[in-house]
Amino acid sequence: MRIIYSEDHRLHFPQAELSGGQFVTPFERPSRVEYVLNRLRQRKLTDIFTPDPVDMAPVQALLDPGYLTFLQTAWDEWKAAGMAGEIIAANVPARSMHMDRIPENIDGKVGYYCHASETAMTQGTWAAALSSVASAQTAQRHVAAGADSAFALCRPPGHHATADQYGGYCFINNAAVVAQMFRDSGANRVAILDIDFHHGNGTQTIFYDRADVMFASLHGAPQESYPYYLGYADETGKGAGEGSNLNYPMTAGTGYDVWAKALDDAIGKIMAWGADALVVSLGVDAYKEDPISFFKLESDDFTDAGRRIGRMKLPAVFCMEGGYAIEAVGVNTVNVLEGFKDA
Ligand code: 5XA
Ligand code: ZN
Repeated sequence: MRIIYSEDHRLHFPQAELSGGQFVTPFERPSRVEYVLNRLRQRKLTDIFTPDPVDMAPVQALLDPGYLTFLQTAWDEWKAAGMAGEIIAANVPARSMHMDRIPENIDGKVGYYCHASETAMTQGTWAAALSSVASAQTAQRHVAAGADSAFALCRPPGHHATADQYGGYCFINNAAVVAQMFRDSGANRVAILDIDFHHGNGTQTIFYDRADVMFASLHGAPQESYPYYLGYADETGKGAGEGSNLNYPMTAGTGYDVWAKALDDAIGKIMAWGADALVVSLGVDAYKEDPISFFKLESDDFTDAGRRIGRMKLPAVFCMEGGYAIEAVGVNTVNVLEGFKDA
C-alpha cells in the first residue's frame, strides 16, 4: 500500500490544549506520526511518498472562502492585535446572538470560525493543514490512477472541520476533499466510512444534502461524547441527501462484538447503495486504552475491521484521523491497513 506523508505536519504543535479546566500538552501531537511511521517500517510497509503540492481548487470548491482566508491570516492578525499566546477561542456566538455577522476583531473572528476551544492555532497551523490535505490529495491521485488503495498519514486530522469552522484538532476536512476529488475524477458514488471514535460532524455537515456522497460514522453517542451536538442515529440526510447519512452512535464500554455489527451494517448499506470509491476516516481512538475515548477495542480487532473493509473490494483512500494512546497508535493503525490488504 502506498503511504503519503509530509514532514510539515510538525509545523503545527500547539503547546496548550484546554482539557478539564487545565492547559495540558495536546493529545494530538507530532509524535503520533512517528509511532505510525515506525510501525509501518517494522512491518516493511515502506512505499512512502511525500505529497505533491496542494491543489487548492477542490479545497476551495468545498470550503467557505472567508474561512480559508481566516485560516491563512489568523496568526498574523492575532499577533498584530498584541495577543501574547496561541490562538484559542474564548468567545463563541451563543443561541441568542447573531450567527451571520462576522466580527472584524480577530478575537471575535476566532470564535466565529471555531466550534471547540480545545484546539489552538499557531504560526505553523495553516502550513501544516495544507500539507495534510496535500497528502490526502496525493493518495487520491494514486488510487484514481489505478492503485487499489493508499494511506494518507494526515496530520492535523480533518473530520471535525466543517466548510467554515475548525475544532476537534481539525482545520481542513481531508476526507471530504478526497471524496470530492473522487467525484471529479469520475466516480459516480463515493462513500466515506468514518471509524474514528468521534462522530465526523464536519464530514456529515459538508455532504448532508448530497446524494452522491454517502457518509457512515461509528462513534461514541453524542449524549456522552464529543462533539456532543451532532451524531444521532436519526440524522439521515436532507433533500437529495436523504438516506445517505448513516450514524451509529454507541454507548460507553462498547466492545468489538457490538462495534463490528455496526461496521457490517454500514458496509452492507454502502455496498447496496452502489459506491464505486471509498474514503476511510481512519481514527484508532476506539482502542480500549485511548485516554479521551470510551470504547473497548483490542489491537487485533483493528486487523479484523480492516479485513471487513477490504472485503468491500472498493478503491480506497485512508485518511488518518484520531488516536491518542500513542504507543499503540502505530500498531492499531497499521493493523487496519494490513487487515485491509489481507482481505
Ligand atoms: O476524532 N476526533 C478527535 O479525536 C478529537 C477529539 C477532541 C475532543 N475534545
Ligand atoms: Zn477521534
